[in-house]
Amino acid sequence: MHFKAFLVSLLVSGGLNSGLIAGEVVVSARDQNAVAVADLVVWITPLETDLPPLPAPGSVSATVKQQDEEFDPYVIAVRTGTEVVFPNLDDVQHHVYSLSRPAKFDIPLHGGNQVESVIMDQAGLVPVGCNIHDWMLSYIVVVDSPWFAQTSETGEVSLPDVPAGRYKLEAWNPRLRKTHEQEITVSPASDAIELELRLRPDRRIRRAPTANGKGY
Ligand SMILES: [Cu+2]
Repeated sequence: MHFKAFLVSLLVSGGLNSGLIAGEVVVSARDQNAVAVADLVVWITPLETDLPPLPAPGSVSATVKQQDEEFDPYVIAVRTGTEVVFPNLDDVQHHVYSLSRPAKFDIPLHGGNQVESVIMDQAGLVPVGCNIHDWMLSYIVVVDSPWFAQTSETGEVSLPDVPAGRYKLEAWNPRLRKTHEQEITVSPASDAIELELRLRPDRRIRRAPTANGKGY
């Protein structure tokens, strides 16, 4: 009950005048070979109304950890204004950086006792790498909407409590040539949206072989 009351007041204060009738956006994504698409970030932006206000800077956080010389997660979606924390859980040091336009940053060599973070204050794609380990790669998708999620291994995702109305739906994955876009109408009776996406091969660089067992 408390949650519902809170939600309604949020919608009202967000100025979404059509917003009291909520629907659910359900997306199911497959590639050209009918294989479920995991790690697909899906977000929607209202075409007729304003977005709800952004969270206060630094009040929302997300984590991209470095563990076993990989970033985890590989793909993560966050809303504009989110503080992303980069903890190093390895014994070795990492040098985390991004050259992207929305968030250019550099976190020089750091070990586990230092917790560094970056506030993602611009929407866009933020590829993150490590200067020491070329294969380490993570994508932070910063979206200017509170309605976002990413698909699991089943290729499905759902965005609950979306005010009725027209929206632009966008979807991104590292294997897409460009962001998929389409217009949708949300109502309490909306059907699930089936996406068929043409994916390129997975270009992830495989880890360098370890020295273990190689005789040096
Ligand atoms: Cu590294």
